[in-house]
Amino acid sequence: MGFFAKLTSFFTGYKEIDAEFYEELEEQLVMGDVGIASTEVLIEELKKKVKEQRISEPEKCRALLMDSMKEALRMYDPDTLYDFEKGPSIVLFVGINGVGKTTTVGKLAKIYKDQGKNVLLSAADTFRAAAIEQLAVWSERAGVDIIKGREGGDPGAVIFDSVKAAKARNTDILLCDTAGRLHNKANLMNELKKINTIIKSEYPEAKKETLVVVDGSTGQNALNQTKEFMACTDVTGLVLTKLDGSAKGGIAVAIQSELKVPVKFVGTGEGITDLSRFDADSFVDTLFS
Ligand SMILES: Nc1nc2c(ncn2[C@@H]2O[C@H](COP(=O)(O)OP(=O)(O)OP(=O)(O)O)[C@@H](O)[C@H]2O)c(=O)[nH]1
Ligand SMILES: [Mg+2]
Repeated sequence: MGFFAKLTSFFTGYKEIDAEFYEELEEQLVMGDVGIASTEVLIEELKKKVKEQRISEPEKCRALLMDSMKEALRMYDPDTLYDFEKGPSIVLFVGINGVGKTTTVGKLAKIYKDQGKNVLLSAADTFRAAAIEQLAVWSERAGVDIIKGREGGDPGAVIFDSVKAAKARNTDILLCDTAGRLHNKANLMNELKKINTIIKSEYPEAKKETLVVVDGSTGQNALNQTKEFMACTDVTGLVLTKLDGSAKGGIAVAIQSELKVPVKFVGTGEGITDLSRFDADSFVDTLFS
């Protein structure tokens, strides 16, 4: 059972809505990765609703809290959020080691290919051994082409070739896998700067999307990583992976409200179909069910 689902018994365990109830609820939300700042906002909102609607039963707070969480997560217009999918577009996947970048590229390649789009992959992670081969396997699974460089080569050169190819082939969506390394911020910043310059000069008409991939089960670390990447490049969205392995998920609320960056996709497994668009309502419903 998930973390928030267990809260159901918390709500029914109280006889009245008192200071202790709010305090304990606050603690629970923080433990569920909602983050201190967002938790405080949620609690204040709950107090306001309880007062306005003259509610006295603690169990009614569950629905009120769920509504507030949905509202907090619904801060973006879903019609414009996925504009890049109309193409032609270049999507960069960034994030630290092992969060699920390559897997996400593979899953999205399959989704877009099935929609009849012309998809191309770019193996711009030339850093890690076998990274190119790993992406090549995904390209076969999804049935899309891939542009590769050589291991240890310049990722900028791979991006350059990929962007040229995307333009020449009228590709709808170019999905670029990058290396997961953040141990040297200056390096990372330079690398991303270079990649962005290449894209801008070679294919300025393409829409550019930069998705930070974070492991949803790592709580505040995921928030801090997002922050780091936002300081290095223009981040347009977030992919939260490995939510299948986490009982929590409150990190979505924390990142979205504190950093103002929209969660666009969630990964819920290692399989090719285990990725979906983020939907605030169903996300919160799942958290509490
Ligand atoms: N359970 C689960 N596992 C996932 C999910 N997404 C990725 N993984 C697994 O996480 C591991 C790392 O995934 P990769 O896609 O290789 O991660 P990466 O960010 O490309 O890693 P590097 O290239 O080393 O930086 C793999 O074993 C994936 O199968 C997910 O949503 N759920
Ligand atoms: Mg990878």
